[in-house]
Amino acid sequence: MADSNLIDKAKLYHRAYRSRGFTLVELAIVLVIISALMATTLVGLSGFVDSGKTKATQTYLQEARTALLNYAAVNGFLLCPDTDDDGMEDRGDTNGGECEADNGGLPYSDLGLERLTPWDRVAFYAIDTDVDTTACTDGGQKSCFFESTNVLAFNRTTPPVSSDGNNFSLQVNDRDGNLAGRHILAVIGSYGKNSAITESNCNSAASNDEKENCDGDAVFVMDTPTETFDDQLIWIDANAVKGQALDAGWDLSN
Ligand SMILES: [Ca+2]
Ligand SMILES: [Ca+2]
Ligand SMILES: [Ca+2]
Repeated sequence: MADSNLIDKAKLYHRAYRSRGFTLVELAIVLVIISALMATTLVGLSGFVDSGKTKATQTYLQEARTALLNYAAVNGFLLCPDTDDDGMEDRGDTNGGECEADNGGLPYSDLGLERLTPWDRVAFYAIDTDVDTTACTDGGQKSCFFESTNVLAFNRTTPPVSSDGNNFSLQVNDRDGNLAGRHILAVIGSYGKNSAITESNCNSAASNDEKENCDGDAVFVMDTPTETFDDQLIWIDANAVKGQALDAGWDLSN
C-alpha cells in the first residue's frame, strides 16, 4: 500500500514537473540555438546579396565600356571624366578642349546609362594622366583620343602603339604585381561595398591594393574579390578605340 502511494506521488510530481513547461536553462539553450541559426542565415544571405551586386556591377561596367566605345565611334573622340556629378563630361574652356581632370565620375548622362552602380555610387572614371595637361597638336599625343573636334584627331600611329613597350599609358596589374593590361586610355571602376569611405578618404580603403585604385596615379589593380579587396574595373586600350573608329568608317591614315 505504502509503495503504491509512493508511486502515485512520483507520477503526480512527474506530471506537475512536465506540465510547467521549459525551465529557464532550457529556454536559454533554445534561444542560443535560434540566434546561432539566424546569424548563420543572415551571414549567408548577405554574402548572397554581395555576390549578386558584384555580378550586377560587372554587367554595369561592361555596358559602360561598350557605351564609351560606341560614343567614340559615333563622335570620333573619347569622353572626359565628369568632375561635378551632373553626368556630363567636363572640358577646360581655355586649353583647346582638353579634359578638365584625369579623374572623376563616369559621364553616365552623356552615355545614356543609369547614374548609380549596384553599390549606389557613381562609377569612377580615370583617363591617361597626360591627357589633361598635354594639348593635341599633330596626332602624336595621347590627348588626341579625347580631342572633341569635328575631325578625328587621332590616327593609326597615335601613341601608345605596340612598339611603345615601356609607354604603358594607364596600367592595370593583378595583386601579385603581374601586368594585366597596358596602353590603357581609360579605366572605369567601382570601389565596391566600401565605396563611400574610399571616396571620402583613399587612405581608408581596405588594403594597399585598393588604395592603388583611388590614389590618382596611372597604376590600377584588378583581381578576384577578397575580404580586403572588392574593387572591380574594366578598361579601354588604344587598340580598342582605333579598331572601333576603323569599323565606323573613320579615316585613320594620317
Ligand atoms: Ca560634368
Ligand atoms: Ca573596395
Ligand atoms: Ca594608382
